[in-house]
Amino acid sequence: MNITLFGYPKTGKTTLFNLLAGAHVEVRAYDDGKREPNVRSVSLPDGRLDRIAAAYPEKKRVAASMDLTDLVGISFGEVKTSLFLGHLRKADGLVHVVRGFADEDIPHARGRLDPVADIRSMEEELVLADLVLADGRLERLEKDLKKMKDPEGEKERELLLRLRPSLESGRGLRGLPITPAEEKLIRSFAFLSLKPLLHFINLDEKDLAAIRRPEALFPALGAPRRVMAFCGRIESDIAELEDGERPAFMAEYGLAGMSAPLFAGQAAAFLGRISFFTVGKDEVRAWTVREDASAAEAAGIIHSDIAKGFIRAEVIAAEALLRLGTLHQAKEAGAIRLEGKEYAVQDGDVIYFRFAP
Ligand SMILES: Nc1nc2c(ncn2[C@@H]2O[C@H](COP(=O)(O)OP(=O)(O)O)[C@@H](O)[C@H]2O)c(=O)[nH]1
Ligand SMILES: [Mg+2]
Repeated sequence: MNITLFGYPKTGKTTLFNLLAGAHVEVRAYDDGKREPNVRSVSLPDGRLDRIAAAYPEKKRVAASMDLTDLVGISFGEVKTSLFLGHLRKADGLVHVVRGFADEDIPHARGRLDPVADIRSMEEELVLADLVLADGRLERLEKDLKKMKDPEGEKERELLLRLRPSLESGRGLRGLPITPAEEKLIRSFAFLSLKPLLHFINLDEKDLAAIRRPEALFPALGAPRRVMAFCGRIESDIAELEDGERPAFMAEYGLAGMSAPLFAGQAAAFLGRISFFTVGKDEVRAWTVREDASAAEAAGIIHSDIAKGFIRAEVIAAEALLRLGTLHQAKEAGAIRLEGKEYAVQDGDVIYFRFAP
């Protein structure tokens, strides 16, 4: 599971990366020629895991995690040819870091501060990159289909032709009716305008009061977009402090909380994933899986052997388990259900997979 931070140069991507990953990558006002993305694993806090684990003090507690990638800035108009396009396509979710702070010492890609214009142009660039990709594929398909009949290729062409107007008009593919079978046909393209997208605005200090409702600052945002805000300057200063010193400074700025825990708490939902829990011999552990996943798919997240040898899943909702105590007590109370391979996993399920090794 990967979330990738991207955006125009000098918007605060690496600053946000440091905040979200607890990293200390150096940030600079000018380009230092570094091209390698920064990558860290970030653990995802979940209060349910802590409460389940409390009944098993002898076991280790293991949170779910995701990879966070911080890309080098992409210049205006260059997404479709960017060296980093491959990274964007690999991501499960995209976080567009948007410059919202004024600072004359730090060059602005557009030459002036305009977060809404940056959001719009980046969205257009993502859709354009998809259009270029779809047209390239269509061109090749036309050639191949002239040479040889291929029913799968015909289907793919038909689908791409149906999607194309949404790309050409700049709307993109998100929200279009696409069946699971069609999704399979185009999965390998990893269209950017199908990926979950969040605009994370790096607010100016003077706008700090609007940090939890950035829509209020930018009424022109209009359309239903997913938007969050952080304040790179202030939050990085606070992150440098000792734990004990932070609350006083946060109170002074009127900052109710830091962006990192807020974002980590929402990351799974942003990616369209749900959480389930396992209580193993040595550890109590949280996992995430696609929100429509079957029990067999969830088993495969843990180990392919468990999916292969799947017999039954013993399932109880976390809240029910917490009322009853341990899994052993829940079993004695007859509160554990047996589910088959096709069972649709629910957010918060605690699952024990029976399998034949
Ligand atoms: N004034 C101000 N400067 C910031 C803020 N966030 C980041 N910067 C500065 O902007 C420069 C670029 O930041 P960086 O995180 O490297 O941006 P990136 O190029 O998007 O990765 C650095 O000098 C940062 O210190 C902010 O909220 N306010
Ligand atoms: Mg950077």
